[in-house]
Amino acid sequence: MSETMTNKLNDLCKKDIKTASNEELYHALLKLVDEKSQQQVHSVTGRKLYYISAEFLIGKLLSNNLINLGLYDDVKEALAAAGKSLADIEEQEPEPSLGNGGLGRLAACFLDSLATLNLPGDGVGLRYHCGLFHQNFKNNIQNETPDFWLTDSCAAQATDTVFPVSLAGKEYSARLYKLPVTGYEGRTNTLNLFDLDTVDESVIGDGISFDKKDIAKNLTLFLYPDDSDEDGRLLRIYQQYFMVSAGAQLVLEECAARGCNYHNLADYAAIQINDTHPSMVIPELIRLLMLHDIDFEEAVQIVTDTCAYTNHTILAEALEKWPRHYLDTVVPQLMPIIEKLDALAKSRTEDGSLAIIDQNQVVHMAHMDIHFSHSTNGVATLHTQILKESELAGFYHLYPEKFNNKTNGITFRRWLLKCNPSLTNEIESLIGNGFKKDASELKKLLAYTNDQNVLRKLSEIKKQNKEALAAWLLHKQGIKVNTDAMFTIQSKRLHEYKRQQLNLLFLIHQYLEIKAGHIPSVPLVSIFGAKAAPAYIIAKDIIHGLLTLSQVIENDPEVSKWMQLVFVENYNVSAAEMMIPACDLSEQISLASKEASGTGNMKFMLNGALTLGTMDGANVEISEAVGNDNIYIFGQSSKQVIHRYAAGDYCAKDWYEADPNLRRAIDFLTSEKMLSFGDEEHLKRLQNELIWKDWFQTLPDFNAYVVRKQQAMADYAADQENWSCRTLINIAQAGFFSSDRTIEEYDNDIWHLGK
Ligand code: 26V
Repeated sequence: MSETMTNKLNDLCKKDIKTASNEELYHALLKLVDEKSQQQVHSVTGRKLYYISAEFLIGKLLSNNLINLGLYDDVKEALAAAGKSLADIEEQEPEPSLGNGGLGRLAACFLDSLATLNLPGDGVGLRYHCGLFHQNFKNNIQNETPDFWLTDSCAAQATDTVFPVSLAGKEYSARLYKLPVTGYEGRTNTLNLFDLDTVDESVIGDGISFDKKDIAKNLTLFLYPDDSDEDGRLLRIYQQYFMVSAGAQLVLEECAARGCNYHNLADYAAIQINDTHPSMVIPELIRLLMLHDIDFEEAVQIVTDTCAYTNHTILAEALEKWPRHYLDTVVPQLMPIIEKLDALAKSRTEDGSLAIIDQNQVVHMAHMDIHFSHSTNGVATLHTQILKESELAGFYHLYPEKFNNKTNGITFRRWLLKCNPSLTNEIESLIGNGFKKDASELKKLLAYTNDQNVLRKLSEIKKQNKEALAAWLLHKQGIKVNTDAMFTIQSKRLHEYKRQQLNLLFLIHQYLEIKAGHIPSVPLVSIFGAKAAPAYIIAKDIIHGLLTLSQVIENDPEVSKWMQLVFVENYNVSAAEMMIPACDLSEQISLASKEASGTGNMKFMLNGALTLGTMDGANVEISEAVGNDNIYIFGQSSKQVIHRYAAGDYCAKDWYEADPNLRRAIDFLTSEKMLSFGDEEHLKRLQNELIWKDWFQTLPDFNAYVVRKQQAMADYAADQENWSCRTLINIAQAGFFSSDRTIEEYDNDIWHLGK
């Protein structure tokens, strides 16, 4: 087999692969993937899904495509025989960071599952030139630089398809780029990305700054341009409308080509609106249908039947709403339609809080989605329940039949097969390979919970993965970590509700305990990966606090043999693939009720980490799946939190004063030691925030967090075999969290694809 592959690669390289450069090999492999994936393109019959999203955090594609197309082992073997390494070749691949966090990564996992399940479903989004910024640290502070990922070898191909889009009364042309999406032993679908030919990367100045007014040159430069000023906010609306207008035209064109007469659009297309960024697709489709002589009432019905909306957050700041005059400026053609929709919405209810345009002339995107689509879903059981009972209770009362839950999932191809081959092989040797397509088969692993050889093997694999991560950290950041330590990891967007600051307070506490002669039960390596939105000041202060503490520890040999704090620079999908398989304890410590689901929690569980978490998002479902003995839960419940917010009497200062350990940790932020490596303005601001505001109730959960984490450390130190057994139970119960299961639920309940 590998000999045929060698010949094939020689052909594609036009030379003996032994003498080819990694770059030549990379291009040869791209061609190989392209050829094979074209064979899996199937025509569409019946209803097809369009998943519209501002983010598709796809990560590197080459290895994943090779795995999905069944080429990976042969290619690896053929390359090895020629003295080449696939890992080195992968270094040639630019990383598409077209997303920020969970929402974008979820979209990427969904595309993988759709193609794997042989369902017709394409993505629609934007071809950002820089994606999310590149992060580097200087003087313990995050700096942002542009991340140019678009190279000649980029797999997204330009097409001749262009659609006209009118922005602030001017005509622009949206060009379609297509990126093939391969499924695991499945079909090839497409990620459709739109761009403007005139975008000009040379307008980027210092860091990631640019002239926000010059739309022709800047429209798709960055994902989430800074919106701390009005021009930035307008630019986001420009981007959003550009995406949905081009997307809506693509949907109509493709459906018409398959015989749709527009009246029956809902039989040909299902449109999933991923959060509120694409919400303008609703009025835009209505507008386009009316141009095809369909009257307003019928157009509203068609669009309602075609569209469905997913909510990913209850944080008010993330539920998009725009002052009406922004929309008047950018999309005047939509305003008459939005006004008519608002009138219709108001005619359905007396309740002013459900209006699309409120009394202050603010347009609420989520409200438009709920009134004028047929389905609204949350992304974990608890999240959906909170939407129904509190955040969207008025809407739930009006449209109970529209509300449903779809607990998130992750693709096991990337988050197990690709990132953890040793664990994959071990699982396969125990239960066969059925779990790759039917994740529920992982349950068969429960037969081995008493098998000492298996448990020992799992510990060995974990140790190897820690060593691989250590080597990577040494190479990338020159950091040496102790692989005999317990590894705890918190990697996710930097946000106060996710409470990286709680972890920081624990680490300060631990540091001070060691200084006081209280040696921990096991050495700890605490690893962070996180980017802070460039204009989010406190988030950047938290990064500064962590980086500064890391230096304090590093410079104290008495402490550094017991604890290390490592902040991975420029956290992205590739970094996650290195970190997750090496983790012992997964930190999922958001304030209960605030994390809609979390998906990192699922990736860590699948790779054999135990979770230290609050009863929030999908942690609740993880704890039900594995049982209380196999997870470390702590902290206030979502009910308590919601109650405390409602009472409005939370006072951080009282907690600070009442708990000496807590006070000692918070005081340490501005201690001489911290100030010898850190910056007073940042540290003082962080300290003040914790004492006087603490919007996400870090302080009330501090004590429980310390106790639970120390318990986990003691358990880990006391009995490796028992720990390993509990990781096995986590792996075995992870099947429910496959995105294949999630996509099947969307299809059965909402989309009915191919029918
Ligand atoms: C985030 C940001 C941060 C940078 C500035 C601009 C901006 C705009 C929007 C957002 C929204 C991010 C939404 C998101 O990622 N939500 C996550 O969605 C996951 C998938 O459902 C879910 O697991 C996470 O709980 C939720 O936080």
